[in-house]
Amino acid sequence: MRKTKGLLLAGGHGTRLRPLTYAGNKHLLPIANKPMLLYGLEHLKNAGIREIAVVLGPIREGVRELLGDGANFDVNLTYLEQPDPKGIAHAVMIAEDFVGEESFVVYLGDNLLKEGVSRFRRIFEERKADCVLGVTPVKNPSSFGVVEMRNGKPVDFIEKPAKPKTNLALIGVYVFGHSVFHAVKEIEPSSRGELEVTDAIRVMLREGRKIEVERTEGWWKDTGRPEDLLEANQLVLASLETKIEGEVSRGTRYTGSVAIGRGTKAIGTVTLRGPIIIGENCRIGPNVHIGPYTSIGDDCVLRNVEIENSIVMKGCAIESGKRIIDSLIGSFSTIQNSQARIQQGHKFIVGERSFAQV
Ligand code: TTP
Repeated sequence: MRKTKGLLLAGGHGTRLRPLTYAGNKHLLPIANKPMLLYGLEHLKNAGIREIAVVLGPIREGVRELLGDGANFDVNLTYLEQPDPKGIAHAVMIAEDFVGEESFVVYLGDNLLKEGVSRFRRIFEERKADCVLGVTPVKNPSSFGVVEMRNGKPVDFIEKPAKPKTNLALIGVYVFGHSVFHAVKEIEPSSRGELEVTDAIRVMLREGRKIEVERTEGWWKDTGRPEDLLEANQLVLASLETKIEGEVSRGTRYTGSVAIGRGTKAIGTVTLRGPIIIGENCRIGPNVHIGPYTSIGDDCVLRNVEIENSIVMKGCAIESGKRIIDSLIGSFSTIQNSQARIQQGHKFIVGERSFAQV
């Protein structure tokens, strides 16, 4: 196969996830205790791509610290600056020198998909395409870039259509040849002021380029909004394998897949109903019940609490005496008990370094 490069997008405004990230980069939010951006990086690497550029926007804190020059991940990383996020096609435009004459895979860093990108890369080669687009049917096509097909061929690409004629959404994985650089220079900003990748692909279509539209196999999740993170967490945890590296006392009962990191201790009465992942150096118990689809980050302390279908990020202390469900708790937050009585359960979206008494 010919050499292919990777473009991993970690820029953008991240406005919709701002309540959770505080001043940080949204692509570092954890899904099953792993920063979201690493899923994309690993997919590119597993497709045999070693030369990868990471696009950084105005909110870049922590990305270089996590990825470095890529040596820890067995890839070679370059950083491209996009201080003003003018759209995905704009991010492609600034990658021209990095890409050179090679083809390249663009991966939107806030997208998760089960199957990875190898097949898309292979299709690009085998069919001698100018562009391969991953797609999947969705219930709410007006939230995405979509493709209209006729007789198995793409006939139009529209960004967030008001009245969608199709339910096929672009999944944030694109393989391009060099002709995309001509296309991105042809387009004008859209009504929302961005250079839209769908407009660039439309130019390629008009110019008679070979565009292959390929459905992804397995699940796909765009994590633009807070509630998407919980769903992504569920999808990833569904294939978790049990791995107990910490210490569990005799009072701990667990069922289903449970992963417990090094240095973590479960003390007293603790019930763990998998799939659950608990990071390193946590103190869990006594009287803790953790329900399915929950991720607890490193260095957390949980006491007297029942929690289910939630993401608790690193360094949190929770002692609520209550039931917490469907919640996102930002890093280094504290949730404490009060005398308030509740019937069912509390649902939280708590940003970093917050304090809540419930
Ligand atoms: P979006 O989620 O569409 O945009 P955003 O990150 O600005 O979020 P919000 O709408 O909440 O403000 O971006 C999709 C992906 O592309 C995401 O991984 C960020 C990345 N991106 C860039 O790298 N550069 C850009 O100019 C834009 C618009 C997005």
